[in-house]
Amino acid sequence: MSNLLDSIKQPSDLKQLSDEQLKNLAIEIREFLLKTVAHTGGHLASNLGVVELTLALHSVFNSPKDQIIWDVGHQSYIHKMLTGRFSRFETLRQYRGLSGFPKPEESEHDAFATGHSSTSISAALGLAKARDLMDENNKVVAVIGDGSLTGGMSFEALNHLGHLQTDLIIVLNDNEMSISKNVGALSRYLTRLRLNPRLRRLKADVQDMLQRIPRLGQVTVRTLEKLEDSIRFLVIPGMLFEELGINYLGPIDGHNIPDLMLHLKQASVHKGPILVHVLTTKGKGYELAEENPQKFHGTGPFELKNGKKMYGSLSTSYTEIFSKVIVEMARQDPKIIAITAAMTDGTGLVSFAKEFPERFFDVGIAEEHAVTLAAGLAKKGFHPVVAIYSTFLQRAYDQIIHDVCLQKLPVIFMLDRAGLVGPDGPTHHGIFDLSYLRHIPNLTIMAPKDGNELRDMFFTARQINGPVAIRYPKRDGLELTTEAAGLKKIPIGRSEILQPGQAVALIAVGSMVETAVRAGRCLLKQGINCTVLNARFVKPLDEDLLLQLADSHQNIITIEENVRAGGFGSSVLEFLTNRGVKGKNIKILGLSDEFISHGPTELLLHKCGLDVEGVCRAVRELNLSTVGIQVRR
Ligand SMILES: Cc1ncc(C[n+]2csc(CCOP(=O)(O)OP(=O)(O)O)c2C)c(N)n1
Repeated sequence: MSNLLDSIKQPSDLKQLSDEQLKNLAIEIREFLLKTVAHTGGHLASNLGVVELTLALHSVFNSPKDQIIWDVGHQSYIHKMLTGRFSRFETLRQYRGLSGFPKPEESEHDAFATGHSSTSISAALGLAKARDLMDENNKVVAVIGDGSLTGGMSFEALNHLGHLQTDLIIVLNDNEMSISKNVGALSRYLTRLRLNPRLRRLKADVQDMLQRIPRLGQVTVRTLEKLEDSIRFLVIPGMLFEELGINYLGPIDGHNIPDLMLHLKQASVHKGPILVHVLTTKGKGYELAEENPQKFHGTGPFELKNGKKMYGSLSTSYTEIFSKVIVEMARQDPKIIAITAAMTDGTGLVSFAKEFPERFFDVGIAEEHAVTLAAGLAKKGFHPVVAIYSTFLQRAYDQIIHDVCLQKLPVIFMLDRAGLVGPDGPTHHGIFDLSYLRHIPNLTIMAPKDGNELRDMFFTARQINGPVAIRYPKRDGLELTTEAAGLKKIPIGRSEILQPGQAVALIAVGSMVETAVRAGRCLLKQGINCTVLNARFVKPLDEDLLLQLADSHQNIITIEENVRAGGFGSSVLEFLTNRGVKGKNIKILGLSDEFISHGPTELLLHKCGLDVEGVCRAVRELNLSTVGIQVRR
């Protein structure tokens, strides 16, 4: 199919194309993008929205000398196609294929690695400042969405940029959407700029008029300048940015390539910081995505003709289970508040938001604020539930310590997507939380083995008068009984033995419990009788049971879907060592000290030795016969 697109081997090839050819190329790109993402899954709607913008950027600037930083980077697919990766594009998000995010190891055109939001202006400012210090002369462009602009780091960077007055171009890609509808006062301000064409005309008229008034002497000049300032303040759109010292250009139709190129060229010769406000439609060109951009923000494989998911899940995900239990409990408990950082749908809070709008807060992409907001609410007697993906909660580490745990406030952290998340890769794997949480005083940490236990843990967390974190994976919540089964309080710090044995104690946490049970069965068939323990609590540890197990077992293996460093296994080891337990074989199974690539979760778990085969291998490697255990072969 591809004619023009096939011929673009590097961005400079775009510079030979006419307006008409660029327009046709945009059509080709959309068709190809749709066909490919329907097959691979990925961030469809955001990319459909930036086809023309990406073409215009690469037509005007000279990448890789000029550096383009894509905020979040989920919208960098077209950039990848135009920067020498078209022929490999069908490997997108597959194991060993192209990453779904900018990745400098993949291409010199990926100026900065991204995946988490709101970093682009800071990174661009760093690159631009380094350029100036080194006396170089390239352009630096940060492309940021209106959703990502709600993140605190963006404001910190704008504040600094306005002060430094560095030459830097910010392209604000405003589609009025974060994953769902964008929220907040800034978003309302952008809508005012977007919607008021009269203001746009006035801006041109006022500037024109002021330029034409003859300037007669210093006094008149100063008076006129003051007048200009006040008129500008009253009528000129973009005043917020201008007041911060950042020139404002726009709003511009983000689907009109010649217009985009004209304004980007203007921005490229501007001295000092400039923000180009571009208006785009999320999902542009695919009716189903334009109508429902949220559904197609991040999607699995789907059928192009009707948008239906290729692979539906038969079971219920942990997210859905949480979604139900929080509503069920909030009906009885008016103190429960739910907070999300721009992930209402992803964290399962849509039903809660509908039923309890006054007790629900979407704070924008502002994880740090979400946590301290919860601390404030908890201080006044509410019981806030902060639902944030494990990887994004990394942002709020200090707030968890300083604002919540130090004051022992009853905030419940629901950490979805804990563990490996598959095709989104290293920026999104939630594999650090046990390590970044378990050393914080006052915090209780739990991980359920299945959906029923998630429900019970949430119920238990509500009764703990202090902070609690519950982590669960992006997977089905196995063995769920009906809601009518009721909710049970789990004794704090108590683990459960799922299978008694003698040869080896397999102590598993959360998502690894089911793997340990299956490995235990497998090993039993080989004559190795393992004790299988569901830890349930990462903190506090079940100290009594651990001491008993150490007493009765020569071999202990801990299993967790978290980095080994500082995780669950290391806490077991610390505990046993401190209690003077000696001469045991203790092995920690978890993720090693490296970033794990993207690919199917099952495959990644296998590669990391965190599947049944890996656990059985680890047991066999203990060389049991040499440590006094009889193994039937
Ligand atoms: C710190 C952080 N929190 C949450 C996310 C999840 N996330 C990915 S894209 C996105 C919305 C971004 O909206 P916007 O910048 O407007 O881009 P659009 O997709 O609308 O083009 C969110 C919340 C993230 N990547 N990083």
